[in-house]
Amino acid sequence: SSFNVGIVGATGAVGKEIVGVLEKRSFPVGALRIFGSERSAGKEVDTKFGRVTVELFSESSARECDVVFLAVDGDFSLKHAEAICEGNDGAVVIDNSSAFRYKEGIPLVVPEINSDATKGKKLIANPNCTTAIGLMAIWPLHKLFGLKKMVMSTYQAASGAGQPGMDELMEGTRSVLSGEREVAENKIFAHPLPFNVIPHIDKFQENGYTKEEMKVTWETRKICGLPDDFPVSCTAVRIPTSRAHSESIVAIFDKPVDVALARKALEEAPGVKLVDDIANLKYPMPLTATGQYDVEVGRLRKNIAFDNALEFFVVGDQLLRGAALNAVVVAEKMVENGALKAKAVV
Ligand code: 2RA
Repeated sequence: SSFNVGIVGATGAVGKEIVGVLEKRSFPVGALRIFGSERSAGKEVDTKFGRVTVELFSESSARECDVVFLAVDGDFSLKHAEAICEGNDGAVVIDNSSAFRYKEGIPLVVPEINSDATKGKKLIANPNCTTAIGLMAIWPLHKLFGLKKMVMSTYQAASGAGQPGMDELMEGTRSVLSGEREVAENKIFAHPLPFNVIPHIDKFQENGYTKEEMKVTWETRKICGLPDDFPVSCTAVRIPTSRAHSESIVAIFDKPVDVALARKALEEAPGVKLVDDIANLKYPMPLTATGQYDVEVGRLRKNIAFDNALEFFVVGDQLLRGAALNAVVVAEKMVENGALKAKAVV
């Protein structure tokens, strides 16, 4: 059957990618509806599903859909997500914000890892992009050797702050290269990003970590079904690239590790492309991972500082694997497991 699909925030960076992924994966869209604020209502968006006129968002109109993707901020989700999905005639909601990720009873899903958690559910939380990208590589290794602790250092693209973040990077770089400015202007990021790195993403917490870093800790535990005190430490850094996040990961396991076995597991893992041929200078990079559905994994080696540990480098497109692709594959899995059904045509 085909599904009536709604997107809130389809004119933003993630929302645009959700339309693209629905098109590319030929998701069975009966009708596509795009909801927005007064500012975007009336705009026309050309899609493979036809020219769509942006409708002013209302809970009642969103509820008419079979599934609604939320690509807006957490405040909007907190206010409307539950009203859109409640009751049998509500819509399934797949929320890209962090509003419900840590809430008991709301599944937080990387579909290649824990799509079963969506069975019988109406509201699904998409993980933080940084978590989703790293766990694509961690999960197959966890199944093989039993993850014991993890340290992640990230190098995150400007797209994490949406189109405004990408625009600030490009415009700032241009202004310095043209000689207009000594140092680029910064409004979105805490400091100028061009020719710089900023070890600060989201708000600082009491424990000295940022919320972005703690999201990796909290979400790894929930998605992988690990204990609430499972040791995960992250340092999240913004770097001047446009839309792919890179992550250096040290993973310590319960069992002795075998690099050849690890390579084989990564080669066979869904959503992962092993790019690891140092003799030919092949390793993951934003340059090659951008626009790809699979995350690139490489620089795989036995860690020399800890027992039973592997070290590797992962790069994934933050707007795709980090958000839009993850959300659409969640919907696909929900169609497969019956959690997403097309409403009876009235
Ligand atoms: C960032 N992961 O990169 C966060 C939110 N998208 O800014």
